[in-house]
Amino acid sequence: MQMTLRWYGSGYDTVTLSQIRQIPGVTGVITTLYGTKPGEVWEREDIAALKAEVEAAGLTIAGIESVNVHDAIKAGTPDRDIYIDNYIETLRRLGEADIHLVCYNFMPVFDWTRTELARRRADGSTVLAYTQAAVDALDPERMFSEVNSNSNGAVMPGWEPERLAHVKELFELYSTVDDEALFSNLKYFLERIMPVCREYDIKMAIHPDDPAWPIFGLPRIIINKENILRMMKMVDDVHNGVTFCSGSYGTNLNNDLPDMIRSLKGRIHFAHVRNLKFHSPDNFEESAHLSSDGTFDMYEIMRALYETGFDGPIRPDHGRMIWDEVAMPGYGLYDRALGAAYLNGLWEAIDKNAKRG
Ligand code: CS2
Ligand code: MN
Repeated sequence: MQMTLRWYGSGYDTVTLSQIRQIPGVTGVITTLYGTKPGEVWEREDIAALKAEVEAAGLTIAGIESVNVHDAIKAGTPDRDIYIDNYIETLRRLGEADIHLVCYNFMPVFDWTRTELARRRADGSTVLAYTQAAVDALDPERMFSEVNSNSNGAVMPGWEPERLAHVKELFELYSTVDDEALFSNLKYFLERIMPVCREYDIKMAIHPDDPAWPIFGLPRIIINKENILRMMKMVDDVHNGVTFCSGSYGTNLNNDLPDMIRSLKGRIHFAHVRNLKFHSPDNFEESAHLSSDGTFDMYEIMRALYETGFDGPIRPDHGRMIWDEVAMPGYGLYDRALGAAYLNGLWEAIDKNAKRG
């Protein structure tokens, strides 16, 4: 296991590489070329510069989150092959740069969805939160503007303002895409990219849909054990793997997280570990990572990863905003650093106990 932090790159992130370097036990970053758009081929020089910058700070690139998938691929439009070819070329260039992990998602139109970016908790911290009632009352265009006006000046991944202009077109694009079509478009994409993944040993790690159910009438398939196992079998190659995000699968309380981890043994290449606090099944907030602050048993989640031999990067996921920090919601330094230290502590204890027998 390698403990990492997500870093958006100089000019995008309020957190610096030298700050990350000082978090005990964090040796790598999960990063991306944040300025690129889905469908573009990444420039070799940009990849090399990113790598050099991270390494000069004494860290490694543990993986890319994300190389985003163009909507033409997800919707399965006739021009999808152009974008798949570009995706393959980007993967090749990442492989040539010795990068072997790529996180992506297959959610139509929206990435993760929260209805509040700064819900205040009793201790004065603010957190991302979700209520189904708020989603039901909102139209998707308003959702875009609200996310952007509450993001502390940051561009939120997946909520780039330029996408707002195309919301209606995007919805149209998916009007005939149901769960089965989305599964088959995903299979088509994976089958086409597997050869380059095998050639360069690139582990693809799909991020779950968040929340883990359909919203705004759009299909969502990476939501539970049954569907993710179906996806693993449908392209049965170790390079077709999973980002296990506890906070995303965990949005559905029917998902038994440690059991899902065990059933995905060998196919989890990356883990996002965070906690949620539920007030009711459709009203939750992103608590501190500590088990006692939320609803999940973080020890059991880490133990399941440990016992299945997980050896990829872990990152704390969204943190609370604390100590007056101003940063991209969910992506401040302080609470994610606390999260990393806590997760490292759990891992050390589990490891020592296991070795003691
Ligand atoms: C991330 C996702 O911030 C987050 O919630 O976990 O945005 C994730 O990076 C993407 O879905 C992966 O493509
Ligand atoms: Mn996540």
